[in-house]
Amino acid sequence: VQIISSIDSEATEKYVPWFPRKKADLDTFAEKVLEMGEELTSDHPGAKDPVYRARRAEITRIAKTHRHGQPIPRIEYTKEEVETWATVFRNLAKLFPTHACREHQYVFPLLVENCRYREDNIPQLEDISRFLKDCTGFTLRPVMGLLTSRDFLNGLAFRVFHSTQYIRHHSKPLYTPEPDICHELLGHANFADFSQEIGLASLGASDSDIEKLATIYWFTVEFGLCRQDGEIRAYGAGLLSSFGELEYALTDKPEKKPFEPSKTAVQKYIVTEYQPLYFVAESFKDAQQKVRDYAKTLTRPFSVRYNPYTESVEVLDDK
Ligand code: TIH
Ligand code: FE2
Repeated sequence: VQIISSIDSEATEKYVPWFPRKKADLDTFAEKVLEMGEELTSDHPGAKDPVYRARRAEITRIAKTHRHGQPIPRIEYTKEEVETWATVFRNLAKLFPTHACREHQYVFPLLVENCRYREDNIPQLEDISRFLKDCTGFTLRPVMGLLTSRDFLNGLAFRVFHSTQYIRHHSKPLYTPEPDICHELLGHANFADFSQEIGLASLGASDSDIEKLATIYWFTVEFGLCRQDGEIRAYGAGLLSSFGELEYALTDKPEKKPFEPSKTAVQKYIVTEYQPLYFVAESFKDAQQKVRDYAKTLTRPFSVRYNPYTESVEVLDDK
């Protein structure tokens, strides 16, 4: 997710933005993707490769036409795409034992067993979505590219994770400035409950609260570090999918500060390079609890409750 600058006047504070009430409402996001930002375009290794661009357009057409309740079409990845995946997979598998938190190390073998995670096979979103639905209630939804922070976070409220289906450019497997299938599948393997809590807090939230929640999401779900047995380990998906940044993050080159949601929420960050600063939680669990407590401090004129039976949110008027 990327931060979208927002105008925050008193008027927008009083007005409650539209938000989805049921899972099928997420269909309205399908075509609302952000253009690759200018920064991203100039930095992106695939930006000037017409073959790569055409392939991306072909894959994103699936996301454009996908609707709630439909199976996610399978993609037959090319030999070159599978080779890129293999490079990322192989290098990350080497780093996980020493660099990834234990929660990630627990989930990874389950995906290997149940979802055909292999060096020579790019898993299919449909298989992972079904597996996750069974064990966590999360489902995946294909997405064309970056959604606004609001739309992406709103999806999490319904335990829906918007996932790209295309792969990074083969020239730069160690790091890509935007999400791709390696990032979604290798990085976001631990779909924690707390991402739904960030999502629920985002429904109808003011623009400034969306920005804070997106920043918290960035520094936890995407780039979080935590302590474990006296060492620092990565739990953030942006780290767990980039073998370049994963290695860098645990050296003493970047700055590290303790994770404190109210401070973290207003920290500026860049999206196209290795992060110069990470926030370290006492543990993965501790990060979760702190995010939960922080979400409760954001005020809205109403509260929401998720009903898992109907996959919809109930709005409770507090006034
Ligand atoms: N930089 C990550 C990678 O190379 O896998 C992808 C991204 C994470 C967060 C934003 S883009
Ligand atoms: Fe991500």
